[in-house]
Amino acid sequence: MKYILVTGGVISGVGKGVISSSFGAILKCCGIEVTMIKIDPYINLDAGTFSPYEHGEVFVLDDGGEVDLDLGNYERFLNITLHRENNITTGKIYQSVINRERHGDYLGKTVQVVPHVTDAIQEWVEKVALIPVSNHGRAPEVCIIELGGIVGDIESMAFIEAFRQFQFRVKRDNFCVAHVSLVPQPKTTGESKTKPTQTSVRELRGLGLSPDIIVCRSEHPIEESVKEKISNFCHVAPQQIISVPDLGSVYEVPVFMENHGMADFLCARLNLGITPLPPRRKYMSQWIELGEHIRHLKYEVNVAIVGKYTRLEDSYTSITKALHHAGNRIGYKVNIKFVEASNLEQTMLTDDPASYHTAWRDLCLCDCVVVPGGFGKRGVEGKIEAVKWCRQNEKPFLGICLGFQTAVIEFARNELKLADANSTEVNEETKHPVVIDMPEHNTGNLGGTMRLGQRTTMFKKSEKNCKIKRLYGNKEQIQERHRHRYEVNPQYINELEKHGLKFVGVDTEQLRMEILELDNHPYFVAVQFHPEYLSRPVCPSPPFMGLILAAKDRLKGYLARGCKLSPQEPQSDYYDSDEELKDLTQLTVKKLTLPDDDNSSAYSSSSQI
Ligand SMILES: *[C@@H]1O[C@H](CO)[C@@H](O)[C@H](O)[C@H]1NC(C)=O
Ligand SMILES: *[C@@H]1O[C@H](CO)[C@@H](O)[C@H](O)[C@H]1NC(C)=O
Ligand SMILES: CC(=O)N[C@H]1CO[C@H](CO)[C@@H](O)[C@@H]1O
Repeated sequence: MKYILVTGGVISGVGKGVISSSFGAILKCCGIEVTMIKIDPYINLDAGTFSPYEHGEVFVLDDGGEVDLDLGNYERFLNITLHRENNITTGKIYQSVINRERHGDYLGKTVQVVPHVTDAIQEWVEKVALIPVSNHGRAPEVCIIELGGIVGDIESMAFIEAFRQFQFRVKRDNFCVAHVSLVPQPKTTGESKTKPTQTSVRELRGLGLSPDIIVCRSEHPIEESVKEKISNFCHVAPQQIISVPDLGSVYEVPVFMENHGMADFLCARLNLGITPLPPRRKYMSQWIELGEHIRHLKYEVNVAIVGKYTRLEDSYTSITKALHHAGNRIGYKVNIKFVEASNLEQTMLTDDPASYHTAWRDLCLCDCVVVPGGFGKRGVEGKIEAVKWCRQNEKPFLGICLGFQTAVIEFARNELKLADANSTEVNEETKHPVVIDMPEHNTGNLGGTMRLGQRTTMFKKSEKNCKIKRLYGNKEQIQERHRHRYEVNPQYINELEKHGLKFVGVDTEQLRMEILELDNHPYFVAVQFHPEYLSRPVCPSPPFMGLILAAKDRLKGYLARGCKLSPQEPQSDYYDSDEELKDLTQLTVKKLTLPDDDNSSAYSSSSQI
């Protein structure tokens, strides 16, 4: 097993996740099986306990693990399936050490951070790295470990020390370090500032880890002279420094890095034994094409997401990504408008008319609407308003999770004339509980009572012509990821269906309603599961494809052709290229290489904890 540790310097949020994923994407293109681990140096045992009322989204895995959003990025980038073990938190490691201590495994010795916690970290990493992540079940050959936060954080010290030891445990050929650092370029001078990077590399070396690659993140490319300066001060050869400026889209990052000889560098450094590599155009073609395609999108589609805390756009990351995947595929640049659900409510007309009108204006001007999942009371009435408007005005609509439930409530209120229909989540006393707590999960406490992870949805045999089934390629059943605690009340299903709300997909016991669709509407589909988690850049999620196609009035043709895009219709224009967008991925560049005396660096640093 080979390991690549990715650390961060200066500030977080400069794209360490994308860089880490890009290492993986490049190696995968070389035919190497790759797995990834995210280390979060915080004490929380898992991301699921972050208040779900505030964080609309955590990422959900097949196995039901609720994890950091970064694992979603890895899955999307590398087209792999990760497991709950692939995220490691400080809390989890300490818990396992404490459990062992309670169990008497340490024979009464003093249990300390070094060696007991650091040993536990190393064992955990070695164990998790072996878990297969593709459905062919081959064990991974390379494990990329992204260490959250930045070097120097008190929280990450134990992990840094663990990896300092780890490099000797697994031997030099099997371990390398990439340090991602910010190189600020202040607008006033435009000059690249290397001081912060120098400091963070010095800090890393001081802790006993020496970077093999320094990835300099900046707005614009940095010059060779700047690299030399960093090299001089950081005791790293200039040919081990790569500048990754902001690019047209994240999909260009692997191509850009590969242009700098990253595959050759990693193969040489980790002794991966795959030389010579085939021509880059060939093995990186998927990424090259995707990057170029997105660069040349000429048409746009406007999507409204009606949610809560829409200022925290992070909480809708997966939905946003899924919309972009579908838009890119069909040939549209997706513009997203976040609409605060509670601003759509009647009471706002008197409380805050400006926000009320802005929200409705945004909703009316978009081409299609997504009502995503969420928790809690706030905004539910606003979401119901949005659903009603979409239903009555033939606006393409996709409801997800709570969005599915609000669609049911709206239909009950306005078509079944049950004016006070409600969900027991927002009103326990409601006379018409059309959405209820799932009986067997109704244990009264919050943690761990949700229906989580991958479940099977069956299409009803009687529903031959529904759009959503055809979008899914006429499969009998599909697998999607779930995360919910409430469901449609079975007692109302007959009545709802009689009035035209078709539940076309159900769970394997045929008790839970999973997908609904309206017939006489361009696209009115809602799903209890979260299709966004399985959307991939080159393999967009079917419900999102349907939404964007319907928004552009192209769904009928697409379905008639058996889910094929028409070559006549605009997808993107490769030849009308926008000259101003300089394609940095095409520049000829200095390649990364190992320095001549490459047996020194990792071992030369003397200082230890
Ligand atoms: C992604 O992985 C799945 C399952 O491993 C495979 O069926 C699919 O073809 C892959 N897609 C791409 C675009 O590589
Ligand atoms: C549904 O319940 C919420 C919370 O109690 C309440 O604010 C809302 O007015 C109810 N809606 C109807 C139509 O009864
Ligand atoms: C190793 C580790 O900490 N894994 C955690 C990742 O998140 C899942 C779900 O929240 C936890 O169950 C795992 O224990």
